[in-house]
Amino acid sequence: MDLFDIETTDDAWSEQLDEGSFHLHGFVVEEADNLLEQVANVAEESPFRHLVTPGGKRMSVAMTNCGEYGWVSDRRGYRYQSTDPLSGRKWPEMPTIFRETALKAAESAGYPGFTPDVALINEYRPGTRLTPHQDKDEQDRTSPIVSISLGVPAVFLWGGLQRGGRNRRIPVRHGDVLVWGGPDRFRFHGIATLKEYLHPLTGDRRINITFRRTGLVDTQGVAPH
Ligand code: MD6
Ligand code: FE
Repeated sequence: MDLFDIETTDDAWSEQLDEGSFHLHGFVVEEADNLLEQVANVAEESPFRHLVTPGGKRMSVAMTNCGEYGWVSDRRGYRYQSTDPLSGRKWPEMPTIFRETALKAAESAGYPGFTPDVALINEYRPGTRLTPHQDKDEQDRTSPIVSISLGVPAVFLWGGLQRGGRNRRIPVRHGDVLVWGGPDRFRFHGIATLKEYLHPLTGDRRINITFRRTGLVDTQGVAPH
């Protein structure tokens, strides 16, 4: 596979996965440099870190956040909170390019007016994976999820609404966006173990930006579940 062949805007096309979910191929290729620069800015203020699951396992994916809330995990549970636990300060502001890109992607998948209040940023390195799960820490159940893939390609595991079903293996490349909402909002999803690969913009890393609307109003966040 030649990286430089697939990263052209001529290859931007939309593929419907299920009733409420779309794979927007190459949708953010042109914005990728800018997005990655903003990721680096966020990480300077709130660095990538390996969170611990409520069960006590260190997650292999490194994470940070920007926006009004951030998604965190520790022994007490999964939750959103308005401050970075590392610093005690507010998460960095969500860059305008993030908001604009999320809005545009959601709209082109049939979800107009998407105003995310959190961008979770995931950093994957070779050997890193994310086991299938549902995103259900949000109070807003109507907004979609918008997930941008940058850098090293990966295999997105696309499951059903029940745990343990078969997963479809969806290759996601630099510049691709997945949008899922409506009847697909609570589908199980994950990322297969990342392979060794070198991308001209990110080296051996895959960067994922996941946009959500938490629907929270309490700036202290919600109780862990
Ligand atoms: C991805 N990440 O990296 C998808 N969900 O493409 C997620 O689905 C995710 O990283 C919930 C919490 C953290 C995550
Ligand atoms: Fe998720």
